[in-house]
Amino acid sequence: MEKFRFLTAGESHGKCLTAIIEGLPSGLEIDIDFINSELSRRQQGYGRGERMKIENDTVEITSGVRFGKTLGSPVTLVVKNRDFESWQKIMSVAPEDITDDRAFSTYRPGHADYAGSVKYNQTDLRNVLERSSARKTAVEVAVGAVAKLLLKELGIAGSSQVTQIGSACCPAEFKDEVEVMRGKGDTVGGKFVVTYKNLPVGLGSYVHWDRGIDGKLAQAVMSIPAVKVVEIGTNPLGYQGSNYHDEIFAKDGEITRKTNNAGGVEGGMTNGQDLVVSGVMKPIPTMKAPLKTVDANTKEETEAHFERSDVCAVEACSVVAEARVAWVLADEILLKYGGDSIEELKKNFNN
Ligand code: EPS
Repeated sequence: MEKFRFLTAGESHGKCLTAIIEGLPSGLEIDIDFINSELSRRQQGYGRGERMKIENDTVEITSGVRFGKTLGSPVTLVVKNRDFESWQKIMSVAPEDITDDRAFSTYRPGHADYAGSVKYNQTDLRNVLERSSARKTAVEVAVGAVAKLLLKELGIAGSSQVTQIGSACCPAEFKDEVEVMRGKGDTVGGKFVVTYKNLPVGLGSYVHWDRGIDGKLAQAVMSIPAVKVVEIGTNPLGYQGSNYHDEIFAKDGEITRKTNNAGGVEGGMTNGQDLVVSGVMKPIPTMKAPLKTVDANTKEETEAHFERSDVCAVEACSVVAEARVAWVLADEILLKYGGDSIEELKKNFNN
């Protein structure tokens, strides 16, 4: 990603999450209610934990916007952690506040604890948990909402849907599946699909390996905490060339297709069909019925650390994936069409 650039910062129980976005054209209307509604969508879904009852995620914009429109300067987004009130001492930046309150040393298998503590030379695994937590996806969704506002100016819109929870493929069974897992002190993952409509032909490229939009989408979705599989279009396993590829037809001089197994991507470029990206989220590794593990300090076998968590967060993950796909698309749009103001971008796009 080169044009739509941003960094995020913030710990799960720190004061706030922050993002600075660079590369937005001037004149883009920033609808704060829309950003907040996206943040609220991320907090929903059956199986979320107690934290979501504490938080009421909303964004504060502290730079780059004046009278509702972007200035072309960096836009700073801040999402406060309400829970910080209870964690002020534990998450203090001041050396004199040092405490082992809420410290832990028993690695959660499947989480970042073990590799993160070796890599960053930490004995209190809290120092790994705080940034590796999926809490940071809140501000990522706010960034995605800004990307969506840019896409909306060009008539491009996205949505997402959960298609599987554990072994349940029918939405009527999703809640039961979560309840069974909750009863066992277990967790459950699932599958979701993100769709974007009305895309132009030719976002991405085949000329170098790192310019394919499929590769960029795969990285953006795969790096969401707990995502283990990303698919574009229909999984081709079991198909033949003759029934997988989407034949091309002409109607009134326009190219049309009867199928979309390619998920809107051919040769690393959008082909004008709907973009369809699915992901599979593994079950969350923080579990009430703990797995076997080792204590980082004693090196003795024990049981994994448990703290408040979600039984299932696939719904939230699908909203995060929708946001991340929006980043990739906004970046590709800015790369292809350019423009320092929204008017210039629209003119280039419509040409
Ligand atoms: C999350 C906030 C976290 C977790 C969850 C996602 O809050 P807390 O740790 O205070 O309960 O609920 O993160 C994880 C389960 C994880 O393993 O990273 C959020 O805002 O989405």
